[in-house]
Amino acid sequence: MSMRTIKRLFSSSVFYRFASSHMSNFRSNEIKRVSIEGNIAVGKSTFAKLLQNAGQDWEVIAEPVSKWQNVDQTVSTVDGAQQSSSNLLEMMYHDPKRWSYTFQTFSCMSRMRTHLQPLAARLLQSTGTPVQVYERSVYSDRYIFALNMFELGCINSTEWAVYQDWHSFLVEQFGHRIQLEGIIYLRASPQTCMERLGRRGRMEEQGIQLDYLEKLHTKHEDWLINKSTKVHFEHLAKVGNERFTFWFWESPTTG
Ligand code: D5M
Ligand code: MG
Repeated sequence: MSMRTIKRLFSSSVFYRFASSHMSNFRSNEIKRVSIEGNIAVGKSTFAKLLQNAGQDWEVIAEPVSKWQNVDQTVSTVDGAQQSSSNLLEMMYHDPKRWSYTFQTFSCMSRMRTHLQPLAARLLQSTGTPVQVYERSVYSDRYIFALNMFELGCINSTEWAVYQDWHSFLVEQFGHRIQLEGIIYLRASPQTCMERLGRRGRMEEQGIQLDYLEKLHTKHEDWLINKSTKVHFEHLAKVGNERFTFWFWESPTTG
């Protein structure tokens, strides 16, 4: 599928069916938040860029991957400050047992921060309905990745208990500011994602096996299609049941 075809798709009924059925009750000037969910390398960023261009009122909040690749370690010394950085994404893939819990704390905090950031001026001036589009959410952090790491034994039961405790606390505290109005699930087979991952060539991800993508795929299906994942937030369960759409995102997203 060419880029032009995808753009046509956006200006076509599929997208607007979602928009009108899920967002028609938006009150003017009230911010709405939508999350794009999907497996690694499925094409969320490509999709998000298309959304960004789709309308003046849409703002895409990218996943803070570069933060995970460059954890700032400024240390004060007698001579001033010494600066270095570490690549937590690489550390997690290299030694998941050691670094998965640390990664989950950092990814969730950095996501929370980006989700809480003030609206872009362009959206504040909007006369329509401003929509923030998140590339994944604190919910996929927990119900896809952290849960999977726990089931793989990369997060132990104490870490899992601690994680769930602070995650629930944060979501309850900030819930009204990060509450989703809708979820868009980009669905492709793990094999397709594997091919796209290879093509994208992100250095840290080169050791990822198909098996890992299959597990993440099952987690997405359980959460969003089968609805068998136990979620701990009422508003999230409601969104998952009522304001949710998915697209098959199988065809190559560029070309
Ligand atoms: O790429 C995002 C990358 O970050 C991909 O390697 C998955 C990884 N990621 C994102 N969130 C998490 C959590 N919470 N745990 C572990 N790994 C994570 P993309 O193509 O956007 O999926
Ligand atoms: Mg991405």
